[in-house]
Amino acid sequence: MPEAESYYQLARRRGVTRRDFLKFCAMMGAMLGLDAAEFPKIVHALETKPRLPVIYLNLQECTCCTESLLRSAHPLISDLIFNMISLDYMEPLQAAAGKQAEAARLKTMKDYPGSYLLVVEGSATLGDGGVYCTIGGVSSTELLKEVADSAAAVIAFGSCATNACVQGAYPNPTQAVPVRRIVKNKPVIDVPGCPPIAEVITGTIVHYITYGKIPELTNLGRPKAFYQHRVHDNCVRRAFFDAGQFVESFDDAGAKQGWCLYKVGCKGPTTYNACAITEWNDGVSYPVKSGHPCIGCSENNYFDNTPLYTHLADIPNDAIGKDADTIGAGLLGLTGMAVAVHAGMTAVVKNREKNGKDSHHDKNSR
Ligand code: SF4
Ligand code: SF3
Ligand code: F3S
Repeated sequence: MPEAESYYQLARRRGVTRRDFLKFCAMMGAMLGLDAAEFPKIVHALETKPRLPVIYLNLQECTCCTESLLRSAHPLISDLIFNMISLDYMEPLQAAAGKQAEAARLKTMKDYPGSYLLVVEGSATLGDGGVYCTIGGVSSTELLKEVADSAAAVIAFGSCATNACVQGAYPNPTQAVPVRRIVKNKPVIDVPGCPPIAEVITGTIVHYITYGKIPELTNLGRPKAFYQHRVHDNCVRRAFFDAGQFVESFDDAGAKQGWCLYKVGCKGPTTYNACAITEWNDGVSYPVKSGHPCIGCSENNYFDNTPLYTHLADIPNDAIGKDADTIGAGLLGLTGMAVAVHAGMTAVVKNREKNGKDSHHDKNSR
């Protein structure tokens, strides 16, 4: 691909119509929560700006994040990542191998110092000098430091990179740690999820291309446009939660009616992610809509903190209703407990309405 070719020129060369290109720009603007007046800026940036050099490192991970991008139903989503930006180095997909591959990485670092994006999938490892994940004969943690040093910014893509995910779960034998524990001298954008939605990283990169800076982040370092709401806030089953109608087991009548999955372990009330808004596979569905409780895959330490299919304890707290900026990571568990109380109360109200009576206990519960 010629280096001066713009994203639009490349898209046209690949058979994308102008109409589809404009639809893509509009979709990105809407997902980023931008005002309609910003739409021409996205179009102009993608029409005129040359490729953005990107180095994509795969550290300790299962490659589900790469798969999420590759399987994106929207042709321009994965195309933007894999073809329209210059993916100068990415182990699972690059044709080069061995010394040739490392030479491509070094060339990008030399040709674009301070201006390439580094996307990292996977966790860094500290155990035994980082021997549990090596690339080209060196510890991947050392490689991460080296490549991050000359990057403009770092996108930690997926829960492995943002919270060490499965490898970081107890007893964490490799001492897996998130990217931001290692990279201290560059902006780090956390895009959590196991895996994240493809549109989220694409939107983050489109924002960077358009404005030349990283998007606004939450206090946990995540793009606000995608991580400011809880799955619960926009959930398709929310009306059943509010009505106190809960699935008690996966084969009961409530499950067949599409009732709320909270009592079978749904972590949607404590999980900040765009699943209920953006949905997956070009807006087809997301776990809760398909009948599975949210397991909180975008939250820190979700593997240790949130046992699957287990209802959280009902302990009161007033954190309910706070948004992604006002609630810290440590409060997330407490929010879940508060929601448990809310869920319990709506069930009580429903039960009371059903029985047509008011009890002393119910009044105290309010
Ligand atoms: Fe949806 Fe889960 Fe919230 Fe129920 S608890 S409304 S299933 S996110
Ligand atoms: Fe990791 Fe949870 Fe993406 Fe699957 S295992 S790579 S996040
Ligand atoms: Fe993960 Fe929950 Fe979305 S499990 S994919 S954050 S609905």
